[in-house]
Amino acid sequence: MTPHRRLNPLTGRHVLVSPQRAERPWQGAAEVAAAPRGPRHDSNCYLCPGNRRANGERNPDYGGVHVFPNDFSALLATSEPPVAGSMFTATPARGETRVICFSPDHGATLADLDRPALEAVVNAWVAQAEELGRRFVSVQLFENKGAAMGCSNPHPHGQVWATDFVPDELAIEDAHQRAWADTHGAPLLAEVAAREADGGRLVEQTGDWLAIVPFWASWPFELLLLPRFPVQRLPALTPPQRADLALILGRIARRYDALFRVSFPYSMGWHGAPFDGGDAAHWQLHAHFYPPLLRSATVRKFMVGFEMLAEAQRDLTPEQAAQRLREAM
Ligand code: H2U
Ligand code: ZN
Repeated sequence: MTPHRRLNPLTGRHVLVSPQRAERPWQGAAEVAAAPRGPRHDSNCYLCPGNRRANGERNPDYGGVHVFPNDFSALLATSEPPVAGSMFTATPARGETRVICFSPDHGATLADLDRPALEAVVNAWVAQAEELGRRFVSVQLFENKGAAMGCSNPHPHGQVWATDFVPDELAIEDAHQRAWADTHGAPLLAEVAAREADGGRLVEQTGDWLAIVPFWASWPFELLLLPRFPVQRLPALTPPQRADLALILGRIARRYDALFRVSFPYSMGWHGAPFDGGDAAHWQLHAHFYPPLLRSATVRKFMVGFEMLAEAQRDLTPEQAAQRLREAM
């Protein structure tokens, strides 16, 4: 229970853990009443079926998952970087981005969706990775949920940004997994999954998947969703593995909501081997959940000060966080 640093072997970054500061009494009780569930349809929502989007286009009257091109795409098919020298370096960046509506129900979240609806979300992720992965080296799928994370709309949705370059986080994980496999002869995250399957950082498990608070978590209630079988990219998942993923996904979402009795904000997303045709035996597909909340529905963790200038820091240990999440239902 004394300060120490933990190494994130996926990124090579450290987190400073200061458990002695967490001895303040736990204030886990909800400080605000759970917000009532939103309406099933909101006439002002640009994601609801039949409504007009910001660019004037009308959404179809969709009944399940609906994917459309992002009207304000951060990436285009063309890129003409300013001429650059050795100090001010700019490189081309081309890509394609889409919005993925998880459900026609404006007031739902992943926690509210039934098994078939969650399987439809998983299948949409797989289909996007498969299609865009034929044309782009990186296909970043993510969900940014809740006003606390800067999400602009409560309608359940995620995004996909496909790029003709490997973004930094993915490149860093790629390099670290490669180095680990070279040294240890096995993929890093396969070893992590094997070790954590019955450990104190385990939060949820199904036959094919497990969710842990990683030993090196930097966000208080961060989760790492891992397969218990070797797989490098979403499209390689078998139908049973996809169905089982839908199961654990719903459980994670409901457990998160139960922790502070609030619709839990987070950024989550998938990391898989780049679609570069190269050897990817060092890779394990996985998803990260990065939620900002710390002590209640209203008390969030800010990554500021020492964290911005030095390195991530936490008081609550990952083991304590996992225990609270396990007790949260
Ligand atoms: P976030 O709320 O997670 O930022 O996602 C909303 C996305 O939806 C955002 O990327 C897009 C925004 O560009 N969008 C459209 O594509 N069409 C619209 O009519 C409004 C928002
Ligand atoms: Zn809506």
